[in-house]
Amino acid sequence: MAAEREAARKRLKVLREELGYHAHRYYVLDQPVIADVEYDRLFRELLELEEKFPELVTDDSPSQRVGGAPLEKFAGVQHRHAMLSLENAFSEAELRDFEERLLRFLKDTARLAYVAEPKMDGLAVELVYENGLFVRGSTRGDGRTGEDITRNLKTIAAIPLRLQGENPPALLEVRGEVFMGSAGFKKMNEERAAAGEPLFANPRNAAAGSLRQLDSRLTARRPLDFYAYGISDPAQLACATQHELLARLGGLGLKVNPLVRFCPVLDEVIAHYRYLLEVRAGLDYEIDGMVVKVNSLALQARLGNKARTPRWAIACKFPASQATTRLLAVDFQVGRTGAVTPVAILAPVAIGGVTVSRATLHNEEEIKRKDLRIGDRVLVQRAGDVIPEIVQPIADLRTGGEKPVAMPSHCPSCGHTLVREEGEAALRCVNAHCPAQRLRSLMHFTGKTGMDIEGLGKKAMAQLFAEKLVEDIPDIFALQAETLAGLDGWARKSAENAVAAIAASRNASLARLLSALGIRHVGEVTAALLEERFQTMERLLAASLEELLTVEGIGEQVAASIRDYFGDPAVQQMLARLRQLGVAPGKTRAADQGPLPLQGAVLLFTGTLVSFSRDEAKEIVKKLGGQVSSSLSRKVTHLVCGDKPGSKLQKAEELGITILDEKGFQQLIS
Ligand code: JCF
Repeated sequence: MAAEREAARKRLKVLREELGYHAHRYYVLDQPVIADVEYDRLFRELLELEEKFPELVTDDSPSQRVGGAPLEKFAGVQHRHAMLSLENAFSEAELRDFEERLLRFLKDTARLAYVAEPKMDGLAVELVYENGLFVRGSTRGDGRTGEDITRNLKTIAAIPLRLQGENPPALLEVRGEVFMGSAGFKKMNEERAAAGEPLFANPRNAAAGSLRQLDSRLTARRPLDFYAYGISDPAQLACATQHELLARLGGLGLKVNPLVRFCPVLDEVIAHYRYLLEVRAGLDYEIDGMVVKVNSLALQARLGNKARTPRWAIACKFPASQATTRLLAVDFQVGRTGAVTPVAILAPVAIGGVTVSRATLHNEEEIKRKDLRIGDRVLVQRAGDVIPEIVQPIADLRTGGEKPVAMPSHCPSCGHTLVREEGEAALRCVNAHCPAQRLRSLMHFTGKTGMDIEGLGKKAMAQLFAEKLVEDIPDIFALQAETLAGLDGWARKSAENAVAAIAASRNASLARLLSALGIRHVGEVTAALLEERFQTMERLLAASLEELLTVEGIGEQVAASIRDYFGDPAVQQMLARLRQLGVAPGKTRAADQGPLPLQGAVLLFTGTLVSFSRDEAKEIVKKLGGQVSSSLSRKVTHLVCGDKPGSKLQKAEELGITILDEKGFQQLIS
């Protein structure tokens, strides 16, 4: 038994190290080197050994991440060094004021360098590591005393239970932010809605609620994540700069935000602010600004702290993305498929520099779930360039005069009776001649996910429809510049541009045309599959149901919808008219030129390209018959590395994928 126990002890040590290493590759670096099943196998082996020898379970065992029995309450924890908050700046001008204050305080005119990073909208925590072992973690609390949430923090995979490297510092107090990613938040709320549980208003509340669970087994099920941004006392790591310090934290296995930038001058801080504002909507987590720190730790020490905030750092906030206003009415909009969508009409309010007066309400269930009433004061949010939405009513401010929202029984456009199909959330107008549906279809046809015809946006299409100049899709291709130029709000130039854009779209790809037609269940992805397989409209029209079903990614429902659509005599007539008007998808390339140069190639882009935008590069690859992947897998044939290629490069090398720099890419496409 003693020998077996000794063998188990040794094996457990190896397993903890391996599992720790792989968790770091996966959760911190986002660069796994083994398959999930292999990780699971190692993990099971560890659990089995620990079950057999419970006395061999250690504090840094990954088994400790699953949580334990609920606590009565959290214990208080004194922070050895106060956890400060940050002073705010609200504009670029205030950032310049910040630098002036620094220079005045330092009585120095030397140039200051900075580190700028996204300001995470999460919860500040402190993680204490003793000789590399995670021993305690706490909330910020009032800055001096927080709550001991060690067990909850241990469930977060991005937080190492043991630091990496041979000689960890005797004591390291890491400061960072726990947050919930937007995708994880959305999924969690969907599950809660399905289970009839109350929803969290935003990822920050969800993260806070999850961290303050007394039952850590519940915390373990929440998709929490962590970024480290500093330490309590720079002496613990003996670095000279903030930037170096963050690199050291990364080297110890802590997760550091890749959008941290070293900025040698304030102008670069401002450039990074603009950059973060731009990429904000595309991030998987919410940020509410940028944090700027003086890079030199010696200067940080000289600058010191004010009562609650350090003098050497500032948070430059982004324009708010939420505001409250009044719900004035609910309108009902008929979409191109006949689905009737409620739209909130709001008292106009500025959110993040844009005036918002409408918000989507999705469907009746959503109105019921949020318990919205006309006249309510509501919290409205705008995230990036998505349509604004109502987060919740502010029920405390109700006066009793608010009215429930009544759903219509008839189509607001054509008066046809509305129906609700089995298992569908939406009310639908099933009148094929409904004017609202026709207009929406036309708007879709010329819109971004359709033919993307510049100059024929929603407003223009509504006007052309009202003037009866465009009643059906082919009418678009019969438009004359003279006619357009004679309309209200059109100048000669805009009319000519629109007609030129229409002319160019005659030869748009088959995929674009298919996606623009608005065939049920055929979006951009399916349209691309159809083009890849059939190449021409003629061949697609001739395809049988069986043939459609052989296309990878097309199932029964989609195939049936395509057959129904093309089987409709009205559709066939419309397509004939389109042909007459010169619409010939993909005609710029003769069909008999043989295979395209990038046929079969799957390219993945990483890093920034100098001569192309990502979208341009993707467009070129697709034109040449290649595919573009968004993630690294064995299907990828070429990795194209721009500047700062990031983590994908190494993995691509491991997978034996052809690696090209920008020059190589240019050669490939030339
Ligand atoms: O991301 C944050 N919310 C964040 C907060 C980032 C930082 O670098 C911080 C912070 C609060 C205080 N730094 C300090 C000193």
